[in-house]
Amino acid sequence: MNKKNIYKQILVNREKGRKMLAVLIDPEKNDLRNLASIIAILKICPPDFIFIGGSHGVNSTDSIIEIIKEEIDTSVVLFPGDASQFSKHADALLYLSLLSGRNPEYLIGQHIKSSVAIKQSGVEVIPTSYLLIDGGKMSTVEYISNTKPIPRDKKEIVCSTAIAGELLGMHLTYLEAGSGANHPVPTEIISHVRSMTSIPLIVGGGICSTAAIEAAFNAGADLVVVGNVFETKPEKMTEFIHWVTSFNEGDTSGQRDNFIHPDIINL
Ligand code: 1GP
Repeated sequence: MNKKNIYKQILVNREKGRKMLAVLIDPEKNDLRNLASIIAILKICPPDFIFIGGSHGVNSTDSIIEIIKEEIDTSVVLFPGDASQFSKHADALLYLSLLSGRNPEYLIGQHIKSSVAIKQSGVEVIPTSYLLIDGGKMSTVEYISNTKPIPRDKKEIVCSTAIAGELLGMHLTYLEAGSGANHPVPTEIISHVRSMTSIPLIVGGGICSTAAIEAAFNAGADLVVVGNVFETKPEKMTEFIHWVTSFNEGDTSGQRDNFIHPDIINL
């Protein structure tokens, strides 16, 4: 397998202050016809990553990943709802631990079910703290995992949980409001977690506009995940991907952490 070293890409982009966008494809919600039109768009306008997965993992991810990889070069990262969604065809796997919950099945159970296959596959594994935050309605993650989200006004709990994940050796923190959430993760939570942890930060759930992406980036998200809105408005993919490119091109001192403009250094 030709390793792409996805985690290194994330770290390098972060170091450069370059923000990232992942398009989430849920195999459950996308039949082959949908997939063909998504691929046609992503061929012209590739995002940083394609995430594949969903909380209600009934369909196999194998065939969908194989089709995508035949058509486009963009790295495919598994974002699995459970062990059955693992695929050796992916470039990397977010090995998610649902640290906001207290269901052992999603803290370690599903990991044990899939560990041998993952190890044998050689797929890059990225241990990820997965924190569900109340997005204003019951999410599929909440229902399927039988865990409670962290209330939106409890940024200290979110932060303590994210720190615990980092101390346990996780490589990423993923703040999730749930797919199709009424409200994305509050920016106060994102900025608080960002200030108290040092691993890269992913934010997703209910992000439907470039203004919401910008708010998440400015609060400290390194990578934003968008899925649901593309299911009804696929044309938004091009808009969002172009917008992120422009955001990065126009990114100077205001949007980079610890960035000092060369003109200032030369003074
Ligand atoms: C859900 O974070 C992702 O797991 C993306 O959420 O589908 O609401 O964009 P949306």
